[in-house]
Amino acid sequence: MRSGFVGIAGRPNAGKSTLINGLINEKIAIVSEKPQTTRSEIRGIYTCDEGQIIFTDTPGIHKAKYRLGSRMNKQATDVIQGVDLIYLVVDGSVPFKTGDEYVLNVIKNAKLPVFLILNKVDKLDRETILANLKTWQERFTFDEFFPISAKYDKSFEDLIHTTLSYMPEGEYLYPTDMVSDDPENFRISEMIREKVLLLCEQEVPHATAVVIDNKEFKRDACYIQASIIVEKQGQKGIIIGKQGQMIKKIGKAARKDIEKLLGKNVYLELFVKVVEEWRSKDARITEYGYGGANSDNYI
Ligand SMILES: Nc1nc2c(ncn2[C@@H]2O[C@H](COP(=O)(O)OP(=O)(O)OP(=O)(O)O)[C@@H](O)[C@H]2O)c(=O)[nH]1
Ligand SMILES: [Mg+2]
Repeated sequence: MRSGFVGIAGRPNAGKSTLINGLINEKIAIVSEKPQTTRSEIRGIYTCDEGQIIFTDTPGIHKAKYRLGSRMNKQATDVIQGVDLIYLVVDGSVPFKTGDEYVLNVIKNAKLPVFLILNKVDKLDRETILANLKTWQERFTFDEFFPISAKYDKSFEDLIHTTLSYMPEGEYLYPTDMVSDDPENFRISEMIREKVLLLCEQEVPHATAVVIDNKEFKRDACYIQASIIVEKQGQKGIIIGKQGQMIKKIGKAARKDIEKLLGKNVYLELFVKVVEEWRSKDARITEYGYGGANSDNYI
């Protein structure tokens, strides 16, 4: 039997979180069309008769503007150091840029086996896929490469099978029915944040954090109170919307996902709070669960 750890890394928006959800076949990580969606490491556990693979989704490595971004980058690079295998996920539909060069260097430094995952091939013709693979292979000797569509592929059998062969010999590391070891409250807060990313534009989703204030199970239902935190009064107004329309929409969409996660009826009450410049404050970033718990030496 084999068991080990895979770090899923790459630029923002490459499709890392979509891939972890596809691999585990459950919504482990939130996904959005906006960059810098994932803010912390997210674990997905894959179990089969042959062994177990613990996948860790990471924040997209980017040029940081705030402390939050530096901590996200730091966390991604930390995860990469401590795994058995790295997946470098790249968006095949956008040309190679300097940002890619930077990520590639981070990965080279880890000195571990690396798979190139060329994603979004549903958007590409055969020639472009081959040309893209060539561009990447000229820059680094990848141990394996997989052109995939994280969003539309129904099975990742080949990828999983090959990945297992790179894992060390070992027993199951987690209970076999466990799909994630992320705390339930954090997963719920992420589902709410995903709806803000989906429904709000520009700076608002990037300035948003979500915390669960209270969660109580009563008979067959779960009662949740959560706060959406923004940085400015104007952003609070946008989240609430005209006559509370926006916050209602966010709550309705999030509730459906949370009900799926908990397998229960959910009553979700949302509040909006302003915490000025929280993205620049280590204590707040840690409190909200983003960017790892350490605060030293962020790049
Ligand atoms: N067409 C297409 N779109 C995809 C595919 N995979 C992901 N996407 C879309 O790409 C966008 C980004 O996906 P995410 O999974 O959130 O990307 P990420 O790499 O986790 O991004 P960060 O968390 O910001 O680093 C979303 O709109 C996805 O639906 C794919 O295979 N094909
Ligand atoms: Mg992500």
